[in-house]
Amino acid sequence: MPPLQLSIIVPTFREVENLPVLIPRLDAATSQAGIACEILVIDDNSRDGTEELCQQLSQQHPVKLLVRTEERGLSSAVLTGMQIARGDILIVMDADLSHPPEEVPELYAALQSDEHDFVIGSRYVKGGGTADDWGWFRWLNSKVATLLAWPLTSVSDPMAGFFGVKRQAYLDHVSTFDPIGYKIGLELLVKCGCRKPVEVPIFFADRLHGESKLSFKEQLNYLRHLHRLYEFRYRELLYFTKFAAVGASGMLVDLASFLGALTLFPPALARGVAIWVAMTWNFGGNRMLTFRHARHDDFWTQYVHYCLSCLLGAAVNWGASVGIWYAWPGSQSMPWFPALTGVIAGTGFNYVLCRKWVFGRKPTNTDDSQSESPPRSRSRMLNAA
Ligand SMILES: Nc1nc2c(ncn2[C@@H]2O[C@H](COP(=O)(O)OP(=O)(O)O)[C@@H](O)[C@H]2O)c(=O)[nH]1
Ligand SMILES: [Mg+2]
Repeated sequence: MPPLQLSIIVPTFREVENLPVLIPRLDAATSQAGIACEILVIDDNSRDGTEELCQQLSQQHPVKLLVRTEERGLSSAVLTGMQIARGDILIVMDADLSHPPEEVPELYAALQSDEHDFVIGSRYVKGGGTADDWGWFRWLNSKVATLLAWPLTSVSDPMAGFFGVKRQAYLDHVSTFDPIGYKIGLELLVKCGCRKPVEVPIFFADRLHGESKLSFKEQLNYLRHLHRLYEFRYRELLYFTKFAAVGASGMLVDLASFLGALTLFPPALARGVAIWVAMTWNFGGNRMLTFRHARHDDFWTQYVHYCLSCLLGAAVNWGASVGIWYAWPGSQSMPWFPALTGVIAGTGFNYVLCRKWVFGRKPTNTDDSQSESPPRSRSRMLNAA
């Protein structure tokens, strides 16, 4: 079968009232622009008449329906659609008419250039907009979510559910996708390594019928999803920041333990106890937080390795600061300098040992996860061509 030019993927859950408006308008817009396309409706067993309706609509329009019976979730529905799509270009949109079907050819045209792999139907570029009755809370919510994604992408509307990607870019990165929640566009944008995403202004209308399925839980999922994307993009920086934060908390634990231990033991012993408590604290923090992916490996092996790594780190710290002190006598007038250099060298050494040896397990995409299941389980395809 020859590849189609375009696959439009529409995830649905209880959208039977909107589809009779959406599908004919999509068909009209693409036909008018001379684009050969298929419309893939990926429904999560809505049982609201979507199946009968799509059967009927397929008599006149290039629509196919896939009903998933064992999975739910917007992002995995979109990935399922992408997996079965045949078009060279994949465009994703809501079923509820908040994304104007008439803009689809515009998004398609933007991906005709070699320069761009990704296109967004954007509310926030010049010429775009949202319905007037967006309350301040919804507006603020969208802006804060966008701001949190800023280190990942500089596009102005990374939260958009109306976007397109070249099928090849999707295929090249398919093994990396691991979204939680709603923001599948952001997932693709970050993981496909798309060059120069382009934004086409759109007017985002209120949904025509029915209610939004975006729940508070999905907003929390967005934060988990962001963490994962940060880990994907800035893994080492994220680990080191957590390692340093655990270390900083360990200093407080050290101090508090020392003061407590002084009431029971002589100072030399109290100092030893405090160091041991802080080291154990840091071990726990790094095992459960920084290097979470290794938390199921043997506890005692890790603990012994960690203590050894701290000892070696301390030796490097000591060696560096004392070495500078004597090798460069000028540093003795500013004792903080050799000490700080020692702390940095020791911490860096300790970090590398932790990363490679103590918690040496290789991180994977799904460490943390109950990700939406990848497209696998039972589904039925209706009116397939
Ligand atoms: N297949 C599938 N589609 C979903 C699911 N949740 C939402 N959708 C669809 O995804 C699109 C966006 O959802 P919507 O409720 O409009 O979210 P909003 O635009 O952020 O308010 C709509 O077409 C929904 O029907 C789901 O769990 N599975
Ligand atoms: Mg919507």
